Amino acid sequence: MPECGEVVNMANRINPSRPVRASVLVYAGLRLAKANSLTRPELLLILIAVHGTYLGRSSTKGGKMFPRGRPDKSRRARIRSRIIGLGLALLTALCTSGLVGISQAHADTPLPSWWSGNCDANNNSGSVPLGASYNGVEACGPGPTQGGSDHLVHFYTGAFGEYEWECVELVMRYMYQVYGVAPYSAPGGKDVVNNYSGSTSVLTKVTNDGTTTPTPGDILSFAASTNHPVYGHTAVVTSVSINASGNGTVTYMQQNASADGWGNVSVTAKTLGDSISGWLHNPNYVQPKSVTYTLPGNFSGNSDQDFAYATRESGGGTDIAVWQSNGDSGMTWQGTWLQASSIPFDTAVFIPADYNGDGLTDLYYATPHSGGGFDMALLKNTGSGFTYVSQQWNPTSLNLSTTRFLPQS
Ligand SMILES: [Ca+2]
Ligand SMILES: [Ca+2]
Repeated sequence: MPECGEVVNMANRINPSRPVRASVLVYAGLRLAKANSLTRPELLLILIAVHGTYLGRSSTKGGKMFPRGRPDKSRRARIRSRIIGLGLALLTALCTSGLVGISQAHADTPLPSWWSGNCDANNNSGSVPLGASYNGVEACGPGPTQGGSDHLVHFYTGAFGEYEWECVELVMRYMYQVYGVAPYSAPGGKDVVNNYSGSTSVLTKVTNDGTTTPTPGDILSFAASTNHPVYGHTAVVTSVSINASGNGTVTYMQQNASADGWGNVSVTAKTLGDSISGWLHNPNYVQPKSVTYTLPGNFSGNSDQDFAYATRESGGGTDIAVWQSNGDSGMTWQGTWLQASSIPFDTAVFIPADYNGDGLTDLYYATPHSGGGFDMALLKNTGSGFTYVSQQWNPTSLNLSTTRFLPQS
């Protein structure tokens, strides 16, 4: 995790004043309590503040370090190692608890490293955010058809060049930051899907032929048309609203087109309009669950069917509580039987089943692997709670997002 290492090094060079440290620590506490997430700049500030708090115990006025005790080398070394240890411990805790988004881009995707200023305004003067953003990636402008002019950038040394703020630049930046796909040659938006040659386990080419519809995060290519002459167009899908008949709307984020960076296209019989030729689909996309869902089964009491319900913990884990049926007499709440911060609510799948035939419904649950496949484990129903049994199944060729377990609510 090189990003984490850089943060530690910088924190060791800076020692802010006490009021600043206190403010930053209070701010960090509020942010953690409220949002359960920290941006990288926030993490840096917190490390600096913690670092300063430690130094403050031994440092003095006048800016000299360690004057109160004798400034012998071993003491300095001890304090320095304590600072580094504290920083590493804090980083480890934040990273492993999922509070710091390092690889997976969500709302806290960091600004591109090659930018100076928001929308690279210090390098490309007059640049501004258009308003549209998705997963923390912003649409910027003005594009060449909006009064701007092409400004060549390279995302990293040796990268294929992109022009700010053409439509292609946005989707190349999105694919690079979210999926780790290196920029590649696509002279027009119409070429983005066709010219993709990366791994199909990261993005898969789909033709707009009425077979399937895209999911949020997919990359659209529009063929050349009256609406999009010569070069066609390209955009990032941000939301999909399609009914059972395959009719609805796909909303997307774009550059060098609408003033606010948003756009949408009608869908009829699972076919997108506006000369869309196809899209690059993220096969690992998982539909976020609704806030609460129920699990049917006989969880307690007699053989009457009860239900359990799962709720999202503030940190992203899963809680499951149980209601017992009392027949005609109503229901009795049995309490929260599972509090699992390690089971991700948004992606885990629970399958109720009485695995041991004792009449009480147990719970299998599956959690996805980042590179594909999933783990399935078993929770045994004791009549008053769930206890972990063991891993049961670890398929590597099945994708949890495209696998359904029957029966399932
Ligand atoms: Ca029951
Ligand atoms: Ca059972």
